[in-house]
Amino acid sequence: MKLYFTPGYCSLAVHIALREAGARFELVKVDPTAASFRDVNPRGYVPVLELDDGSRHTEAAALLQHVGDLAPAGALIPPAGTRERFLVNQSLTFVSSELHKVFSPWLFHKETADSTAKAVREKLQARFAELDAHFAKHEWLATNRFTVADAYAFAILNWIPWVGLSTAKYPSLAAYIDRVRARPFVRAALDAEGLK
Ligand SMILES: N[C@@H](CCC(=O)N[C@@H](CS)C(=O)NCC(=O)O)C(=O)O
Repeated sequence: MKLYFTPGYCSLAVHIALREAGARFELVKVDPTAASFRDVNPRGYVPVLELDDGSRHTEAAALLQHVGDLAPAGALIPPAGTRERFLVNQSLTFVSSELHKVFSPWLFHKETADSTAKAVREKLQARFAELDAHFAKHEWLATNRFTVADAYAFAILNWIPWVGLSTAKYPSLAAYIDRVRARPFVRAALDAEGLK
């Protein structure tokens, strides 16, 4: 498999999952805005996962489920049809639509109007408060063990300082982010992407 990634982008989630799954993969660093990348993904974004048959696939939440299913049974994602799988799918969708697509594009685009950026920050603070309450009681996002939903949540929450936000008011959320960052495969992924 080949993962087209950009350091620190949401592709980091799939990168972490590939390492956690013990999968064999190659990393291809790309600039998603480059004209040449349109040949890989005409939509112009990462992550793109190229399977060994040459087919290319997008959408982080779907890629994470696929990679999770490649891992030893239940190690990264519970079996299909179980309640736990439903909980992981629910969390993947929450991260995608309520976190990922709130940060990005708004807070990464300088042309975003101040009023929009303010509304986005307020919405994110509400999500952080909810997550902080969750992590005061639970170690992981979806189930009682690390899953691909945590890889996704970490990759997105890692942006908090990038957009001038802080976890100071959310100690349990901060501890969760540190807990994920401390995992050896997460550290290896961050190192490989040239991130601290
Ligand atoms: N719908 C896609 C969106 C992926 C996405 O937003 N990728 C961002 C990085 S996190 C990107 O590559 N943006 C291109 C750019 O900013 O130029 C998914 O869920 O995977």
